[in-house]
Amino acid sequence: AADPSGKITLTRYDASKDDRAVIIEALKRPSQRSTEKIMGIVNPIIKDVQERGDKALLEYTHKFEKATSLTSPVLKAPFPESLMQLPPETIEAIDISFENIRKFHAAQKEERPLVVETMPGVVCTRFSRPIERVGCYVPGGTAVLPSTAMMLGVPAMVAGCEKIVLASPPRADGSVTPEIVYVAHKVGAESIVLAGGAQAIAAMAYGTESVSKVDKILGPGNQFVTAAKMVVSNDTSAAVGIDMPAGPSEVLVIADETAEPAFVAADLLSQAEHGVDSQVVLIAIDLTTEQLEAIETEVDKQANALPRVDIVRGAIDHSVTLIVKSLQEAMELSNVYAPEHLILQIKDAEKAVGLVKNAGSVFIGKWTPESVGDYSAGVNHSLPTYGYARQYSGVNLGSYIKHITASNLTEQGLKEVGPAVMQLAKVEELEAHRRAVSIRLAMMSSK
Ligand code: HSO
Ligand code: ZN
Repeated sequence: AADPSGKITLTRYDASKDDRAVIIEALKRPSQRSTEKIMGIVNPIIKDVQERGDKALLEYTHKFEKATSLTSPVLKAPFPESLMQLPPETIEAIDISFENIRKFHAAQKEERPLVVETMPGVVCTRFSRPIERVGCYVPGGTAVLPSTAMMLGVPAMVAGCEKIVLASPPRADGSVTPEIVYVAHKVGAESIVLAGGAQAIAAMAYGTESVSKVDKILGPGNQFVTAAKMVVSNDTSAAVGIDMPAGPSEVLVIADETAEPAFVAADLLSQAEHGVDSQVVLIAIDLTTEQLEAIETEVDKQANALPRVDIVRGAIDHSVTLIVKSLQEAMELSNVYAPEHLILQIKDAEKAVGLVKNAGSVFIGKWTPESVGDYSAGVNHSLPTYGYARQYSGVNLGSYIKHITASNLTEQGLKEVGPAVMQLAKVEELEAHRRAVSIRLAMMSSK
């Protein structure tokens, strides 16, 4: 809850004094609007775009983005130079970040297919192929996010996807941010869909007269986008995959007495400024009252100097500090929370990585602010939130490929494994299965 003094501060809990249940409750994400309500809004939009295509898509963009002058919902490549005019320092920043992201994702490529001879003459292989057509959703909202266009587009390019479609809500004048056009150009995107929300997701899932249908949709978004992704991925007529459920951004910082209070505060605030529904958590290991107060003073001071202080205040309202005694305790709670981003500002931070069970991406040590991962280090920033780091990975090269397996048997191989197949087919009473083997074995013995 908001501090009565007006100070921007995280609510404190002490694991040695407060009940475990209270601590776990404090780590709950702020509740989202009911899915039922969201579905009630999203379902008709999806249906409408599916039925009326471009016309519906444009109408929603006119309505929601106020881009009433827009006459076509798609910008096709090649994108005119005039739409990507940028200051040289921005070009350079994008180019550097782009190259780091490319390098890190290229390293995730499998060198060669997996080949295993499970029995003499029974060879199993597994190889990968890119998903042919992918849709990358770049949210609009309170910030322009060319970094997200890179995080989604670069691995698609590295994977070798044939068709990369970017979607992003246009500005009120109907234009796209030039940074996004530049990134779209660099990744070799086929088109940019000038739409946001459920309508953009529907357009890519089903295709319209001018929007290309895709096989998988990736990228973060608000609750409408997330709900729409879930709806289309459940519709067999769309036959479209999605990356993961996405929620508001979050960070968990673990700090001990070696942490620099100003750094801890800056990292907490860098996530808090994303949105009022963002959440930040500080786990303080065995700090003195002065050390803890030093961090809190920094949070308040730095927050008040931010242009987005009002958003920060909203996020901090449901953010917490947990006071613990040991690294073990800190890591245990962090694993329960399963943060999207985990920052370790502790001594021997590298060693502590061994204790991480659940997290989207880890930032190790004093000189690693989370924002380097958001933009330029090379790691991906499209990560599981809302506790989904327990079972999901962030976007990576694997998000853009699928694996295909193959079997290749010699005559000898079929002799080896055939009897097991026939016996299991018999157990399952699938006679045709059994015969597919026996007919061959019979042929061998008659030779
Ligand atoms: N931290 C955000 C990504 C982002 N930050 C984009 C800045 N721009 C979610 O991981
Ligand atoms: Zn960020």
